[in-house]
Amino acid sequence: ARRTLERDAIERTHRRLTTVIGAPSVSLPKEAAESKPHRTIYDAKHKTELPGRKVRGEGDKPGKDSTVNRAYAGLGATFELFLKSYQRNSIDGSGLPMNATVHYGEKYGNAFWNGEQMVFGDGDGEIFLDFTIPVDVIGHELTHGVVQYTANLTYFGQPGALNESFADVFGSLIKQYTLGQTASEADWLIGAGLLAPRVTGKALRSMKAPGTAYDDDVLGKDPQPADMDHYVRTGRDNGGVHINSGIPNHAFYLLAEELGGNAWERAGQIWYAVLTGGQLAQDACFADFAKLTVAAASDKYGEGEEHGAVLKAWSQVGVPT
Ligand code: ASN
Ligand code: ZN
Repeated sequence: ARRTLERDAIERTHRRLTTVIGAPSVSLPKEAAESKPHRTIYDAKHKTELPGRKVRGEGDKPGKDSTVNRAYAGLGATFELFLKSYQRNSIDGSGLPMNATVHYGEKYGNAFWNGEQMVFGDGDGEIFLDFTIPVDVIGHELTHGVVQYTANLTYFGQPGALNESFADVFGSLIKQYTLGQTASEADWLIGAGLLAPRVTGKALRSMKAPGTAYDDDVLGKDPQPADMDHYVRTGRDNGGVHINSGIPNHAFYLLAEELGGNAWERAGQIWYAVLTGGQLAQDACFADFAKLTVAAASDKYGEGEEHGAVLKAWSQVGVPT
């Protein structure tokens, strides 16, 4: 009987609160618990009009096109990592619907975030295969969306390379999270499985060993540096955004490997805190970012091993803190 009376009292209180302040705000954890992705996959049918024809909506069963199914699953995996590890509800933090177009263009050898949605080419089968194959590439493009809604780093020079590096870091974390890998088990490659069989290489980039992802007659050699001594000054590629990203990429790898365990946990938390903390300027250089990661590490974990590992990682790649 006592239980029943207590229950009644709780329910009366709940009803009163619900009437006064509205149901959703009564229970705080509910929003996060109920956050779900809202995915839509479109097929451009080898044209370049976006978004193309809708082929799979949220909750729809897998169809026959494995490209569509990989895109849908990759969006889901990305949504899940950001929600469960960082309490972020989608790309904008407020449940933004996630849209992706596959089979973009003819033999299109790239994937990109266009400011509103993801776009994936099929590759030509000679150099690149289908860009939905590597889940880290899907995560990479979506993370460009997250960066746009947070630090919004300018896509040129060092801030551009930081933008690229965030996309690689969280892209790789999505793959590691999906596979349940620790930092030492992970391959730290971006785009493994994307290069056609005739290409001599294993991926687009390597965070563990920047500059070693490929060395090929057609593609040339992977141009990424692993430290500031080998920083590349160039006007190409928006001032080397996909080149010098090797430096912050490698710093993250060194940090994660030093800490051990799952990289999306402490290492990822530190990087995510800086990305979303409001202190990282749009035109931040590597040193600005490095200093903020040091501060974030001590904020979150004190002056212990995390703080020390962050300092050591940046020192190893020659970025001052
Ligand atoms: N796949 C490339 C990227 O996300 C496209 C680009 O150059 N923006 O970085
Ligand atoms: Zn990118």
